[in-house]
Amino acid sequence: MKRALVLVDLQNDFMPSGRLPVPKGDEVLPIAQELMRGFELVVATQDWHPPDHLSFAAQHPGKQPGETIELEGLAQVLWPEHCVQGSPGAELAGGLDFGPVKAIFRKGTDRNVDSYSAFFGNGRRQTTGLQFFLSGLGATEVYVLGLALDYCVKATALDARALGFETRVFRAACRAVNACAGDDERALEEMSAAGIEIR
Ligand code: VGL
Ligand code: ZN
Repeated sequence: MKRALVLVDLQNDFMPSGRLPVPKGDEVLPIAQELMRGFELVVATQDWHPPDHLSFAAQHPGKQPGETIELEGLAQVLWPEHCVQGSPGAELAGGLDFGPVKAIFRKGTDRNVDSYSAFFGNGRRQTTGLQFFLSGLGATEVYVLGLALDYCVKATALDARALGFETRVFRAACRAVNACAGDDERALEEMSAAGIEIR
């Protein structure tokens, strides 16, 4: 089995009615469903934060979502509370059949560490095990889609490439937060420059 598809953070809180809405995030669901049909190996990630996660602005009195702080020596953007462990917003998005998904990798589970990448916590201080799952099943090519293009999709694709997987991103099946206009284009350029194919 050479090809694996990674569905990144297709969760209710990233849908337009969620707590950290990614504009038009719901549009990727039918595209993801169709693309899943072409893969024998499909895995998903789930952003899965404790209620007091330190990426939440509410944990830092006086700070607003969108501000940046330092967390364990790393720059950390602050977010509204989202994808709290066990909450409906953290569930995989309604309306998509996740039946073909062989495994779900949860990330952002430690209070002090955010995790944009499906492979590692920020700063690469912990692994999710996804690298070993994929390589253990013989995957050498990783295809990525999901939310958000300028955060978790980008981080996941860059790590996949850095780990030696041939890496492709399905552009039409991603949407960006675009906190700053053009973040989507900059993310695509950064991925291309790293040797990731955008298709
Ligand atoms: C994400 C911000 C915070 C993402 C997750 O899925 O891109 N972004 N947590
Ligand atoms: Zn998060």
